[in-house]
Amino acid sequence: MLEILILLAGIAAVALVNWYFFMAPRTAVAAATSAAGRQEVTIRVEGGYTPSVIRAKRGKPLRLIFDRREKSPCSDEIVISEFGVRRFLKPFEKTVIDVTPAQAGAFEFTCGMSMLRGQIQVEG
Ligand SMILES: [Cu+2]
Repeated sequence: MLEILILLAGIAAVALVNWYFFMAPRTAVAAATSAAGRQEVTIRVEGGYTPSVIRAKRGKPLRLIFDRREKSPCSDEIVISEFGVRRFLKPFEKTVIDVTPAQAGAFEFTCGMSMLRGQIQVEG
């Protein structure tokens, strides 16, 4: 009986992890545009990226402010390959990364080990 309970608990844990990584609702947040025409969004870094999906417009400067609120080694680094970005994020500090999306598409950003994931959706 106990073995069955442990097995069920295991299955439930695996299902939860899968749900979290693949099916948890991801709300896209549009970067706000300043008077100067710069798009800007603050992303909280704590066990993941919030928001994890960012919408931006092509051809306009985009400022990503990573607000890291933890010191877990997992989120030490931010990688945005589309823009050639690999940066260290200091714990409990904000790190500003400026890019200009040159083309439309969906571009991932991840932690240094590709465990935490987010996406920049660039509209043409
Ligand atoms: Cu990681």
